[in-house]
Amino acid sequence: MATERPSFELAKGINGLDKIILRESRNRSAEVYLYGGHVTSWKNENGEELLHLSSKAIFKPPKPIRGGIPLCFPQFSNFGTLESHGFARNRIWEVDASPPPLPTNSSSNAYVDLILRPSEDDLKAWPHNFEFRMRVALGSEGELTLTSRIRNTNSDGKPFTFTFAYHTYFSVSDISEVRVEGLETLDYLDNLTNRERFTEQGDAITFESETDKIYLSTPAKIAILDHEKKRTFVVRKDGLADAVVWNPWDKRSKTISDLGDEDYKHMLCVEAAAIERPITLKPGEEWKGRLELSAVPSSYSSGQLDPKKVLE
Ligand code: TA6
Repeated sequence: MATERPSFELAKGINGLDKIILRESRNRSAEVYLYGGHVTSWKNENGEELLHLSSKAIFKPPKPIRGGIPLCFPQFSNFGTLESHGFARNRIWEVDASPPPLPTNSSSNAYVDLILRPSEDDLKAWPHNFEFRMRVALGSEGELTLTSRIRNTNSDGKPFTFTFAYHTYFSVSDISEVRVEGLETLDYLDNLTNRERFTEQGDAITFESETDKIYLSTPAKIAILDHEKKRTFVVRKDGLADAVVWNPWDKRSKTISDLGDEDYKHMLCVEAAAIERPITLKPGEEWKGRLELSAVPSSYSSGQLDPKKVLE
């Protein structure tokens, strides 16, 4: 259990925006912008960046930051009437000085608690009072954990319903050399064909064209194997049934003004999400959604990556 006070630095980031820096022993670090409560950097002990930040990312409100880990709340994509992916990713969050206790099983004290409450304008677009607390923690093994707690603080007795995603952009050496394991044989909604429902084949997912799929009822653990880097990202999630897998590929990339034309080669979004079954909270109720990311050397056996070892 982390018993010490959190340890973080407050600094100025791009365009003077406030950011939090978390540091762990052995050179590991993470950065979170208060703009969007947005994790923009996660580095390992060699100082290598593990998240993809767009080469054309614009750090200027109200444009959300392209890359890192945007938060999609209270709406994923256009599943509703709000702006795409909701408003949490382009609001200014605050450091939460006295969050309710949140037990952790890490000995690290490199963490920060943030909070977002709706503004008057937000309440006009989405008439619900809430407290969205998020702890970003860098663990003693270099793992990055984001724990979101969303509470209905309506005083009018009304419940509210939302969808959610951690829209994580992983940095990969070459998208054509990457495979995702843990989603085989699952049903998904394909965003490229009007969210038609399909069933994934039995093989690991590989990439050779635009991909935009919402996998449903996914396991708590998903692996992203980067063959060239001999590195595997392990995504562990809790409270988040779905997983979105997105790569815009070449043509679509050119239509996204804040994404470099070549960026798609070095990024893959695997997003722990709650979409198919939206979350409903009555006043006083709280929902928790946890994401833990780790980067480990890929297991190798006779030249082949061994999926069993990776998912063990
Ligand atoms: O999560 C995948 C997705 O919803 C895609 O459909 C794609 O448009 C992407 O997110 C990026 O959305 P954004 O609003 O950040 O441009």
